[in-house]
Amino acid sequence: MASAAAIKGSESIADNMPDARRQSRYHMKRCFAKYIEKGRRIIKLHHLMSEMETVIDDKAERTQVLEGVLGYILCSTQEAVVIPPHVVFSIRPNPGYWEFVKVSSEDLSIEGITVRDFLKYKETLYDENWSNDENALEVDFRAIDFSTPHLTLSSSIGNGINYVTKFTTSKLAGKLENAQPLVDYLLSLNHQGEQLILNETLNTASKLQAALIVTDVHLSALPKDTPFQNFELRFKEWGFEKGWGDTAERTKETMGILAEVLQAPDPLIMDRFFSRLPTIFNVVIFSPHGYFGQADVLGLPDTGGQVVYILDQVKALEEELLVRIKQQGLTVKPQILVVTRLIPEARGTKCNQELEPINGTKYSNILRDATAKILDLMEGKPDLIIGNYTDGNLVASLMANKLGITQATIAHALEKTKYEDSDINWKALDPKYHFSCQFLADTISMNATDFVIASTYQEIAGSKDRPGQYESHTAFTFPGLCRVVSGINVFDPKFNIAAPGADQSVYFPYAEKQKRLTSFHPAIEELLFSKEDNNEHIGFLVDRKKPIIFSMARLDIVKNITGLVEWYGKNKRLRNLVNLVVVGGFFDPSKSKDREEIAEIKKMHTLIEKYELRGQIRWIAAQTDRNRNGELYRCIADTRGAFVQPALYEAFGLTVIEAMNCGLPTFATNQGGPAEIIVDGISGFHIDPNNGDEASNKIADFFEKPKTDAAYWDRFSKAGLQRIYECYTWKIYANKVLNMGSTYTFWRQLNKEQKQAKQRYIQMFFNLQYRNLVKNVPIPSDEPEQPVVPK
Ligand code: UDP
Ligand code: LCN
Repeated sequence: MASAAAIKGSESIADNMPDARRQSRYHMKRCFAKYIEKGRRIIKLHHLMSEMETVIDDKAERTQVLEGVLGYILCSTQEAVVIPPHVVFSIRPNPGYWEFVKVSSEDLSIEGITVRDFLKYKETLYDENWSNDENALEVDFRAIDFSTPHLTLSSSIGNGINYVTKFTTSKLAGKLENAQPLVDYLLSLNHQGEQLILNETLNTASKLQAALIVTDVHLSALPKDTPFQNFELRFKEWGFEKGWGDTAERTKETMGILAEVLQAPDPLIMDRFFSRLPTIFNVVIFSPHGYFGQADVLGLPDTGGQVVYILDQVKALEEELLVRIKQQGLTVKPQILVVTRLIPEARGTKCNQELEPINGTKYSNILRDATAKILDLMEGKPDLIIGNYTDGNLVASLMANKLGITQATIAHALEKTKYEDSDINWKALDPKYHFSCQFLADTISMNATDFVIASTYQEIAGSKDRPGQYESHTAFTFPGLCRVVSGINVFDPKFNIAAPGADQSVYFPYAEKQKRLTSFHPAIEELLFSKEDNNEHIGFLVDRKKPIIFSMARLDIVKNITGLVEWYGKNKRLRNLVNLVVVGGFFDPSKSKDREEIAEIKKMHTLIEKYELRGQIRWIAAQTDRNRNGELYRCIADTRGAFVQPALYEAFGLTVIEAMNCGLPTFATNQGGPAEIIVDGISGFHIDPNNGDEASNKIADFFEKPKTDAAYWDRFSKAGLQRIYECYTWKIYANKVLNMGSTYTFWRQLNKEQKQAKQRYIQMFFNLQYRNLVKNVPIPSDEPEQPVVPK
């Protein structure tokens, strides 16, 4: 966490407060009197603003105040704690930067305070005794972060690997002996005991440098395509093992890159070198969340995009590993194991099968069991362990620590930001949600992991106004249990953005006619246009010449499918221009056991009646066949329609990139990941889910444009595809993640002592605190029936 000190000296808010007093003393006084009027409480930003508006009712005066420092302070405030006569502010001037100030409502005196004091003020509202207890448990991960270099610019957050490469480069630069840690690292590379890259003959940087000059001369004299095996024995004698390349040309190139690193390392050349090293062959991915299966699972409790993500990720990683291993001149078979829960009552899915091969891969499997089995199946330790979501990340951390292996975590939807005051109010929420266990598990694994794979910047550090999901673990408190004064630092270079893609063999452009899955067309025709209601669809489309606006999601409140139906119902212009098709949930609320889903199903029926939508809307039940879904997106594109993703908040939004991959122009929420995926007005459009009229008019404008500009629709279809190909493919993802695996494995060796210190701290916290806490969580007999938290 950036303390006040971190931004003082530049333009700290605490420094500016005296100016605020001079600027608008009269208004400040009245505002503060209003804030303390209701006594002790927490006030969120919107209430601070609205209470200020009631105090200063003259618009011109208000504008003047808002343009001054007071306005700036209020705009940067996340929340305030009122303990009369003081108001204590938590201020976030920039992503990742926090500052805390205490203002007296009496004399407007101002004092910068620590995060610890801020949390204590908050706690007094809930548990004053505990808050004042000098021996209350405090968790401070920063205290053992003594050597990790941190970033300082908010704009650099999420680019961790680039900075780690820079930091590494500067450690290795200067005298040749400084490169010894790299030599030691290269000497440690092996595959299941078989030495790779170097042997002990070349155990110093100077020996290695000299040998590289010899090999260069030797390789230059060979035909480029000479297989490595032809010179393998001679190279072994010189100290080089296999793994450099499959041919003389590739070997010469890789060795040349290392020679340049030894001569004068720079980040670009280091990065190239690490991307070529044979470091990763076996990967374990922990994903116990929901129903992890390859068929018939989407839409089951807690089972959505994260299952699609992991399965596609496995395919992409295996594909990339196969290419790399071949180029390295090795014949090793990579193995990826997804470890998940075995669910005996599997509802007709294969979730009760212990080992299941992953479709579309050669060597990857789903394993529904644990450690001994992994070591057995892989015939040794994995090279990288990846966790997914709270439970997967915690298990991955424990196993990575036990086996001494590089770890990555993924958590595309951390729960902490989803509920207001979910930490401070934990006692009330815990019986239902067990947040104390969940947030502490998340914090443990964030600290334990070597690197974090995020899909977007906002996932880590939010936006100007909204803290990121990881950032919300910077400091928080569970009164009566523990106070986390430093949970995670988003400026840690472990944070990386690697956005997923969509499987391009399933989601390809509608215009690729020869690839189209025409066998699905009769079924899709029935799905969209038949007149009768049945179990799969209700509602019908009278005018099938109109383009279709389409949406597909789980029927959760946050997905806001009912919001879209309401916007459409209210907007006559839009209704005249297009039909609406939505896929999600099912129609009979009595069949659902999920409170949210039941409410949404009922709301859908009510809206269809209220706005008399029959004839213009088709509501299709949840779909599980992704190949048919791919063709469905393309059939919507055939109508020259659009995809609309109206979520109140979306962590990433796989449907957005599925639609864009199919060439379907896309409108998506500006709350969360889609705001980064789409460049508004260029590769699609942002819509504000909290402003339905504006959103529906924006969609209507889009469909009016082709009347005057025939190429308009095509432009957005193509620009969406271009955006995908540039930034959102699994190929880009797999490359980035494997490079991270390699780079962070070296980084953890370079920072061994720091890593060990943190592990000891985590281990103590885990054993003394966490394990006891978990004992309070009951094991429900059939938990999946009720999603613990809506995603
Ligand atoms: N999906 C599906 N059938 C449905 C609803 C969704 O196959 O009825 C798929 C959708 O195509 C996407 C995933 O489920 O691949 C949803 O992922 P997204 O990231 O959009 O949302 P999540 O459900 O993970 O919150
Ligand atoms: C979870 C979510 O909530 C979605 O926004 C993501 O797209 C999905 O996981 C895959 O990462």
